[in-house]
Amino acid sequence: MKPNIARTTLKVTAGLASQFPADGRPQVALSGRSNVGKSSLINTVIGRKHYARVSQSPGKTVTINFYDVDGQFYLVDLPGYGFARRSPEEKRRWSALTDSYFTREGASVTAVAQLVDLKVGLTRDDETMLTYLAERGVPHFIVATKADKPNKTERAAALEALLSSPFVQKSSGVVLFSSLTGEGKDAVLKMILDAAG
Ligand SMILES: Nc1nc2c(ncn2[C@@H]2O[C@H](COP(=O)(O)OP(=O)(O)O)[C@@H](O)[C@H]2O)c(=O)[nH]1
Ligand SMILES: [Mg+2]
Repeated sequence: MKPNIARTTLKVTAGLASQFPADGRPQVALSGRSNVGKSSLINTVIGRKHYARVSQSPGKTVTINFYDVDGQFYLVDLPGYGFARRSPEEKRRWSALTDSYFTREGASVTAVAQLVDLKVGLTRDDETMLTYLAERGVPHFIVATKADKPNKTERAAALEALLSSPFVQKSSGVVLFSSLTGEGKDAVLKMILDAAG
């Protein structure tokens, strides 16, 4: 049965790998730097304004939020990276938690939506993340966020830069998305549902 995305609830906020759901359901994870618009994307896609907390001060906690979608799969909000004011200890926790998410036994990540701020373009951290996913053979696609921000000319150039980056696999697909205007909402939802099987 096709999952009803409106029936999404926060299942667990995990700071430890032992708290990750281990029921074998598919998991579609959202990855990206702090402030890229992950929480806003979740709210837009599930059709609720304030369900996932949109941060005023980004990057405070290193936790993974597991959203149960209609009892059928998980939408996984990975901790954001690239936040300059993070301490070395927090960076270590980020790496350990993220790595255990992808490598632990019984890991059931089926695909990753890699969020990239369209106007900012790929950061070094984004490139590192894309390399990590490619090396582990994790299927992924790119969601270019805040597509409302660049003007028309910037937009074409930014999209071209993404598509021609050696870090972006030709097959992975790039969706332009804006939580503000709703652009790309249906396309992102389709990518997520397809990835969840
Ligand atoms: N202009 C614009 N701003 C956005 C968009 N999505 C998120 N933001 C803003 O970017 C900031 C970070 O958003 P958030 O969803 O909390 O990002 P997260 O840290 O990746 O979860 C907030 O101030 C949002 O209002 C978008 O599509 N367009
Ligand atoms: Mg967030």
